[in-house]
Amino acid sequence: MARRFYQTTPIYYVNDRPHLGTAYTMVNADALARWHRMLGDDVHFLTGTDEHGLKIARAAAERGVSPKEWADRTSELFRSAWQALSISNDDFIRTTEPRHRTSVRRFMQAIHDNGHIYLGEYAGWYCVACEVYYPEAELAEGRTCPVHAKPVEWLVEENYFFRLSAFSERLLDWLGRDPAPVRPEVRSNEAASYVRHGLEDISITRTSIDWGIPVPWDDAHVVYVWYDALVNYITAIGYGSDEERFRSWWPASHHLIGKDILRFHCVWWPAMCMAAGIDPPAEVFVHGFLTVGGEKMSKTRANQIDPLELASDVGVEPLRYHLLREVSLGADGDFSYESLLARYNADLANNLGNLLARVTTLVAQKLGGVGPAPGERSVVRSAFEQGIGDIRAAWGASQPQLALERTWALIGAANAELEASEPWKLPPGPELEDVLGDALEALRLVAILAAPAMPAAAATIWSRIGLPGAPDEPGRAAPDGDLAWGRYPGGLAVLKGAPLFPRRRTEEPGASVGVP
Ligand code: ME8
Repeated sequence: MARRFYQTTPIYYVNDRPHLGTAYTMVNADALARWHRMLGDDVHFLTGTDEHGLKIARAAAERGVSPKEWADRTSELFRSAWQALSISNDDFIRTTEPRHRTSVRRFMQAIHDNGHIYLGEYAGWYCVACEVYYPEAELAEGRTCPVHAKPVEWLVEENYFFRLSAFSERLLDWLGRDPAPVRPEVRSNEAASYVRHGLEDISITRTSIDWGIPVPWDDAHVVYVWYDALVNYITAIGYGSDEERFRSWWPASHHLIGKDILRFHCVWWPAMCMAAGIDPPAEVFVHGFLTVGGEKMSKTRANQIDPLELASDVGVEPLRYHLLREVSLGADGDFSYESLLARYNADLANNLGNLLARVTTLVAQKLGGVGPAPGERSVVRSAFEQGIGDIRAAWGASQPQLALERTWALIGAANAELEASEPWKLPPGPELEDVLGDALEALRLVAILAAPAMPAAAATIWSRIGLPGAPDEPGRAAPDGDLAWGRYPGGLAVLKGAPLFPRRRTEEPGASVGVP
């Protein structure tokens, strides 16, 4: 049976609209999901929106609409933005859906029945933007939120508490498992040190608002938004409604998140799973922040970039490529329009675009448009064979940046070989056929390797060199699939089309799209 791979992203708050930071998470999760489909894995890819809680209730009230109306409107912006960016999610969950309400109530009841929830009183400093209470010691100057730099509010409530403190040992055991469930290692260490520092029980219900899911045994309370939101990962695969489906997908989950929500995913969520009697997730991969001029992109800082505006300027796939290629997943990275254009010209117009244009032009001019098979003694073959192993390993380690860097090194090697053998000077004959056959084979492999980042461009390359089907078919990158040198059959009709990535002038109008 195919291996199951359940890829998730955070579900985004509907007080905000999609921006380049959330698009960054989406494009990375999408590329990983696409790679796993190409490996032949059985993939389920989930995203969605987080719609309950005080922050959303206030955002709606400010606009004079009901929270549900507001959530309907904004959730749709996320759904359509992800479609526009070619995100291949299989499901889109909204926490206001009936399926989620059922699942959260079952999950809460299970934890309650297992004796991990009790009634108590909570008083503390609350940041509405984070939807979280902060201990006095963690507040920034002037009693402000350490993340949002906004004043926190003193709230007193009778709440139900989750006995998080009882899970320290089991959390440390989980964090210490091999293979490590939290990656990169620095984030695993951060989660462990948070646990070692001493865990306090957490307040998981609210009586001060009613925009949430009622607690099953006490409907004067609604479930705290984070406790509700995290459960989305199991709702979507049938928790509480389809036990068999749930068992078939859980815990094969790969949660991709930003470092801002590490504590919730690497401490709270695994403890919640343990308390409810289910396994904690298989993996949480924590990525860094995309910054603009060194500052995190966020609504509060008003430095957000609209990914759709950028995509309509440079193209969806060049934007996807840049987001994946510029920053190593896990590290922070700064976004600039200048580096986007520079990378477009260097990697897409010059390197990849050039290889395709040169080869298709030469086949048209010198070989009557019929692509030859690769030669017996290929110069680039060993570079490809070695490189493909590294590229597989990079995708397997959730490192799209490295995988693409290595893929583009292979494109560079194929171009260098053309420059060395100068096929434009060769007469038609076996020598020319060998050189062009090798270059066509290089393009075939590159189309497969680039497909998780740029599925449409990869499909164009594939069809221009005369291959049937698509480069990203399930199983194409499986160990016994088509990532072996020498599969370009020859005798295919090669098409010289328009430039795949026309060169951009860096001083073109629009050169400052969305960037302050
Ligand atoms: O936290 N750089 O939702 P959210 C990189 N609803 N990634 C960024 C980013 C940036 N500048 N800005 C945002 C929530 N992100 C909760 C999640 S999950 C059960 C509930 C991405 O709308 C990154 O993935 O604030 C981050 O973790 C997420 O958006 C936060 O989205």
